[in-house]
Amino acid sequence: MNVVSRKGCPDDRHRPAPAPLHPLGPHFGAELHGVDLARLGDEQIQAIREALVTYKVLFVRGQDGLDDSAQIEFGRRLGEVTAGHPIHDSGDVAAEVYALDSQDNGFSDVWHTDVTFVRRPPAISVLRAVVLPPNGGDTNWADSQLAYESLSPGLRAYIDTLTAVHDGNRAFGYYLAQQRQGSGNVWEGEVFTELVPVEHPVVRVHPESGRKGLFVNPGFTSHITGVSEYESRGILDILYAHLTKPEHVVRHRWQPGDVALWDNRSTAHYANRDYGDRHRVMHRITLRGDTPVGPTAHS
Ligand SMILES: O=C(O)CCC(=O)C(=O)O
Ligand SMILES: [Fe+2]
Repeated sequence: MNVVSRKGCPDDRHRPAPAPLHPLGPHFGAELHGVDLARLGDEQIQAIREALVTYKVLFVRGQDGLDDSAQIEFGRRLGEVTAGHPIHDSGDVAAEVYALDSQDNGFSDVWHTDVTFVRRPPAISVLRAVVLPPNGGDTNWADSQLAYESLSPGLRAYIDTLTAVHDGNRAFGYYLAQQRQGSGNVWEGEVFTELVPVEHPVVRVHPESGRKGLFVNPGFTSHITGVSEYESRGILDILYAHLTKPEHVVRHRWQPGDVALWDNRSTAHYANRDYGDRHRVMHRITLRGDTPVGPTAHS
């Protein structure tokens, strides 16, 4: 894929096309080189959308010039920017930004996919490093499609039929009750004053690629429906252990100016909490997604 547009200079024609997309492995994750996210042409925006579906997580270094408003503006070019979070108070940052500040208990050291506890979880997240510890605080992403495809056929056929409950109270119930005292944000036109659990298929069919992926995560999935609690625990444990196998995971060591973008329809992620009391601040925006559809859905 060619993200950087080529100049139409005739002397240029024997040179290989610029290849700013550098895959990190055979399947999953790529670095995008030579782009300024604040100055992208329409073709480059389209190429980034496509790359997100193919590579699922993209890393762009050297974006030191990007501030909150440029991050939001970039998000608007890619899709429809949501509120920063359904219930988290945006504090002194823009309402579209979800700030994770280690000095304000902003940690993500549980595998999760963003905001799966609502009916229409965000399709894409764009995360920018604002303050980094001298080392540590790496983030890991798991490829939920590769994980699904590498399960045995019998297990795949079984989990294709399952649905699971996602409950935001697991991570944010306390915050909603104590900090927000029941006053949430407007998310997709709905005021989130409480976190009502939702059901999603355990296997999600990607709306653009048609590929199937695991769509359960330890952060928000409470249980599988229609089976005993014991069975639910066992099934989820197998799926989580499989999802987070090293060959399904890429790990990013952050540098100042880094931005990561990922497809929440095909990944889960986890931020290492290994930097003690050193300061780490990340700013995230999310793009609106659709209602997850499973393999057995009838139109
Ligand atoms: O802090 C990180 O690296 C990841 C935080 C996170 O889970 C998110 O931005 O969705
Ligand atoms: Fe997250």
